[in-house]
Amino acid sequence: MASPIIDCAPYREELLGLAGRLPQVPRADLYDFLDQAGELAEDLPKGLSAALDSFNAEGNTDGYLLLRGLPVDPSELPDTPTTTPAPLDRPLFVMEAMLALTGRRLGLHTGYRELRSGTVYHDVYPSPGAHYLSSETSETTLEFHTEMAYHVLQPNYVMLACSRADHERRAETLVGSVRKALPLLDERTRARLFDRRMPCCVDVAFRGGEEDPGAIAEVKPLYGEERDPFLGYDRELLAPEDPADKEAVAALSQALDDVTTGIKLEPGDVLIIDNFRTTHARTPFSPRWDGEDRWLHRVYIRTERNGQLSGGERAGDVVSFTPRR
Ligand SMILES: O=C(O)CCC(=O)C(=O)O
Ligand SMILES: [Fe+2]
Repeated sequence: MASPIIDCAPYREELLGLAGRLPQVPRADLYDFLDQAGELAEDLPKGLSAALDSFNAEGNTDGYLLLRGLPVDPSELPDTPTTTPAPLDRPLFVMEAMLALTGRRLGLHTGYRELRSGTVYHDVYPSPGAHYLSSETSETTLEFHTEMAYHVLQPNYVMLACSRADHERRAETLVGSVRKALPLLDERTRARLFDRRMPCCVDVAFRGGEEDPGAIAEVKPLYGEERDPFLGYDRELLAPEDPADKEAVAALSQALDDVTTGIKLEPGDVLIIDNFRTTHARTPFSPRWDGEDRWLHRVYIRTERNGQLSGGERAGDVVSFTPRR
């Protein structure tokens, strides 16, 4: 089986060259920035573009691709942010450039209007007193979630680029792949989960200001092709009511735990998560609040797959929330 880890160290100089040709203040005109990244993505090093294209076409068993050894430059980095969104005049960081180039090879960067003021690039950093469902948590586990599984325009990929790891290098990003978990489920459980809509709550940003609007969406845990299904699984938000559904979801949950892979993101990594075939999580770590805390950059990518695009969209578009039903 092909390794999901691509050593990008041999491509560093070439990638730095491409990054240098991008507009250096991405947020000044993000559409233009991403258009230019799309053109430059045609010229990515062959080994890298082949790996991205094949992952995009077929996926893989692990449900992720890890680009390791990209040209991060610690000397360019200011303190880890403590607020969001980033200022419009913030200069481009190398890891943001890597997300632009590799993301455009895969599809279209997408902002979600209700999330982080509709920005396309998110800084992911620990924050004191973060809500337990938030990527800003640190001392507590961020539980398994398929990103926005309850959103009609759910992203096909979640991309996480690492500029700084946590001090103790303890935080693990966990990925549970449906292609690994499915063989652990018996026929009855699979049949119960397949194409069955189950009540699902939504993340705080999509609650329209209400503290707890309840399960306003419906998500199918397994759907698509029966022998190679897509996955929608959120440990906190999926809220099956029927006892048989609860039992089947519990079996799926166990199977995902059994096949989980942990990835300790390090500076120079880009993790590409196949958001239609996996669920992901993050284990606890201890911030020091010293300006050097863990810092990831996150983007969401939509592709043609599974009707996430209907034609005419651009990289950088911001979409509004419609719950899956
Ligand atoms: O911090 C991580 O490793 C993952 C956080 C997460 O789930 C996300 O940003 O979508
Ligand atoms: Fe996530």
